[in-house]
Amino acid sequence: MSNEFDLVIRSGRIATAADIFTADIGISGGVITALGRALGAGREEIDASGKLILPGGVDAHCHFDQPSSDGSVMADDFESGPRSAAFGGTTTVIPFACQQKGQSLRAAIEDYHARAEGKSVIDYAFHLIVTDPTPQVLGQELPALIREGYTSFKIYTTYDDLKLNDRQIIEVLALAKREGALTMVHAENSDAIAWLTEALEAAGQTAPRHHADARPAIAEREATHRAISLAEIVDVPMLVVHVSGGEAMEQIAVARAKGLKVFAETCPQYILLTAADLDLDGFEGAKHICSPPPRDAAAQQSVWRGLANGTFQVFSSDHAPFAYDSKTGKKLCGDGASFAHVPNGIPGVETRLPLLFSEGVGQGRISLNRFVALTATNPARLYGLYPRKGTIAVGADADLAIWDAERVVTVSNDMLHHNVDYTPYEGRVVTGWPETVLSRGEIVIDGGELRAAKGRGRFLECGPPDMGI
Ligand code: DUC
Ligand code: ZN
Ligand code: ZN
Repeated sequence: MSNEFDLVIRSGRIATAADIFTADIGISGGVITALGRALGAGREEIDASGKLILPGGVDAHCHFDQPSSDGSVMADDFESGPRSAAFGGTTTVIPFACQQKGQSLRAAIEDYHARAEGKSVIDYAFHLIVTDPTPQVLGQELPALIREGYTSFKIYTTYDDLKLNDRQIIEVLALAKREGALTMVHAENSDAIAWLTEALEAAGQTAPRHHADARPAIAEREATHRAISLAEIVDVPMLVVHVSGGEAMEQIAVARAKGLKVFAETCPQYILLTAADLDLDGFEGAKHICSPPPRDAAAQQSVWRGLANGTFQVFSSDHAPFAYDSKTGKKLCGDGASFAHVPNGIPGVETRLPLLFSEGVGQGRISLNRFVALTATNPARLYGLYPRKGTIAVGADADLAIWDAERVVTVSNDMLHHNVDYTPYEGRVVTGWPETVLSRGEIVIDGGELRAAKGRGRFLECGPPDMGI
C-alpha cells in the first residue's frame, strides 16, 4: 500500500492560538493535509508523543544586513539571521528593507532582495522603512509595492537619517489608508532626546547607562500619543513597535478603549532587562543599548500585564545585531565612546520564543494559546501571511516547531547560531526549547542540528493586513 503522506508527525500535543489537542499531522507537498487520530502511513514519520507542537514562530521585527549611515555593520546577514531564528523555533522572519534618504523605494527593495538571494534557510517577507516620502514615493512607488506584496512599512519619529515630521507622517498614514497597508511606528520624541543627549554629554555623562536617561519613557509616551493622534485624524489603523513600558502602553490602552485600531508590539528586552543592565563595568553596558531602552521592574510588570490582557498583539525580537568587541559594532567609535555614538540594538532572534515560553507560559503569566497568538498567529494575520503561516490547520504550510517543554537550558552565547559575540541573556535558565523545526514540511532543525540547505527559504508576498484581531 502506498504511503498516504510525505510525512506524518504522530501523537504530539498541538497548540494553536485557539485550541490544545493531541493528534497526528499529515503533511504532503509541504502543506498540512490532515489532522486526526491514527492517520495513514507517511513516507517519513516522527513520533512526537510527549512533545508539544507549535506553529513555527513568525518574527515580525528583525534586522539583517541593514546598512547604516554611521558605518556600523550588522553582524547577521540573511544566512546567519534566519538560521539563528530557525534554531529558536521561528520559521518565518519579516526583516526590514530600509530606504535611504534620496533613494527610491524600488531601489531599496531590490537591494535587499539581492542581499537575501540564496541565503535564508526559512521563508521571509519584507517590511519597508519609509524615510523619504517624496511625491514619487507616495504617488507611485509605495502604492505599487503594496500591491506587489509589501503591505507594511515602518516609519520613525527619531534618528536624523530616518525620522519623518508630523506632516510627512500624516501623508504616509493617509496613503496606508488609501492602499490598505499597515504603518508601524517607532515612537520617541527626537528633539527631546537631542536636547537631553546634549545636556548629558556637556556634563560628561557619556557612559552607556546614560542612554536610558537620554531616551526616557516620557519621550516615548509623547511620541506614542502623537502618532496615535495623527492616525486618529487620518482614521487609519497603525501599530506601535517595541513598546517599553506603562507610559506608552497607557496611551495605547486609552486609544483601544475608544475603539481606535491601535496595535502594539513588545520584545524580550522589555520583560527581561532593565536600565540597570546598561550600567555594567567598563563599556559592557553598551551591549544592552537599544531604543527605546529597557526601563525598570515596574515597566516589566506593565508589559507582562499588557501581554496577558491584549494591549499587545505581537511579541517580536527586534533582533538588531551588532557585535560588542568590534570596530563596526558597539565599539564603532571606540571602547568608551559616548552612548550617543553606540549603534542601537540587541540580538534575540533565537532566544525570543524560549524566553517567552519559559517566563510567560512556564511561570503562568500567559496561556499557551496566548503565547502562540503573540508569537505566530497575530503577526501572520497583521502582516498578511495568514493562514498560510502562523497556525496549524489543514491547508497551512507545514511550518512547525516540536518542543521539549520540560527541557532545562542555560542560555549561553556558545550555543546560539547568530554571528554576534554576546547574548543579553547569558546564564539565564529557561525551561522548554524547540528541538525539531520544520519549514514547509522539510526538517530544518533536527534535534539541534541544521539539516536544511542555505537558500531554501522563499520570499513571501504579503497579502492585505488582517486588522480584525
Ligand atoms: N529601532 C529598531 O526598531 N531597532 C533597533 C534600533 C531602533 O531604534
Ligand atoms: Zn525602532
Ligand atoms: Zn527594530
